[in-house]
Amino acid sequence: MSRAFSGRLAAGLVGLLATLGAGLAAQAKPNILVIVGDDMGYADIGVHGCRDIPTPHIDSLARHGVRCTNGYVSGPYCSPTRAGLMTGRYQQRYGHEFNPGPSPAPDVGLPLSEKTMPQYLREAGYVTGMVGKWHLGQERPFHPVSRGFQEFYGFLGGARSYFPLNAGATGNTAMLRGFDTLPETEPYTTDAFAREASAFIERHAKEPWFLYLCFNAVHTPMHATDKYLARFSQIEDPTRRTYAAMMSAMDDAIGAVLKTLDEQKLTENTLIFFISDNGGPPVNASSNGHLRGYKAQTWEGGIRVPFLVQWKGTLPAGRTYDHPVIQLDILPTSLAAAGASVPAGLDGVNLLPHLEGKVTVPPHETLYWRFGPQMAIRHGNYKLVKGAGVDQPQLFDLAADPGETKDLTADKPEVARDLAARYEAWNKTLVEPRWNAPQQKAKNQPGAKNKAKNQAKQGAKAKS
Ligand SMILES: [Ca+2]
Repeated sequence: MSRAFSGRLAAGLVGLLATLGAGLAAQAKPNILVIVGDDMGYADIGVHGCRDIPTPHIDSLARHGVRCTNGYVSGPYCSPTRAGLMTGRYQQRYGHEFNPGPSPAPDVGLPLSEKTMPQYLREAGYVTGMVGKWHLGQERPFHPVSRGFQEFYGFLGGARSYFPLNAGATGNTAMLRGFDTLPETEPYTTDAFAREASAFIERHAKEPWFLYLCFNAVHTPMHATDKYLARFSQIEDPTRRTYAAMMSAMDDAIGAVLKTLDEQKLTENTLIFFISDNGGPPVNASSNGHLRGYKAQTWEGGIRVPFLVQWKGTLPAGRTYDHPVIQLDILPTSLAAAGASVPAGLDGVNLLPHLEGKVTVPPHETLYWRFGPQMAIRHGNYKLVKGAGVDQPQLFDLAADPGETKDLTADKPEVARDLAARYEAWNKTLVEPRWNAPQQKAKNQPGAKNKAKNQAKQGAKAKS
């Protein structure tokens, strides 16, 4: 072999190895898809026992991935949960304890001191996009594009009509592409979000991407098109019927996105999370099944949510995971999957070794909630909680009593004292809320007795 030839051979091999290495490096960065439902009832998916609303596509995430049976969110309603998700930190650490309200002051939004999930993932080489409801500030510095998303299609507020608005719509309800108002003509916004999410995936199929797909379904207003309503003529309660149609539309939309992943041959290289941002409220006729309480409460019905994680070929399929996890974990888990370092100072942890079964210790010894005068702490299976409607914290053993029916404070005063002390230690690390809770409409409050009665009638039984 001549020296020149062997030199060319060596150079060729080096080039080939470099190409292979680049291919492996690209493959080593899975796409990240975070899907969030809004105000869903805990019991309103098939894998949690729902019988009157088929959710085959959401269920498929559980069938092909891991269903976390003790999945939590750090906020009992919309904006605080999203702040925690975007930062991996308890939102009360930086004053984002409450919703910013329908017309927030100009300086209200996810504090600019906080680094966001898309900012981290851009540094890790990802293209970042968001579709749907933002609810983390309205002014330009708080806008999704200012906070790390290279592409944005959606609206800035907490709720809006599901039908097209006048072309002149502005503010929190206008549909935007980037910073620009978009004259959206799709008859139903949930369908539009499916279209935009699929288009984002197709546009970026050849590079690692992060897509935050945030449905406003099934938050009020109760809007559905005939196409979806026609599926539920057997449901008598008109609110539940509309809710079912809205759920079904969201499930279809998720199915369309999963189909796009398949078509692009990206399913096995995409880590997918699905959660609801909080528990169901009475107003939309959702069902939290056996869980006590509702949205905007620190009872389980406000903070325990569907929590599904699919990464085909990497995570086990069809498994359940029972240790408590929380939406704060989504950011560090995604960074770890991306091969990026997980920064110190996060409250969330990388769930991958836990979900893969490589470690058996729980990812969290303790989880905490503060929501104005309401509080909760879960330590192991014990939960000390002052939810809406009580004056003093109560103690429950969630393993034996997930419905929080039997207060153990008198039986186990030492456990109650221990949890109270742990909570106080955490509480001392928090700051005051940066803005007050906006006044809630009376109809959104617990005690809406008719709706509660309707819920009982649904007969949807949840598995824990
Ligand atoms: Ca919500």
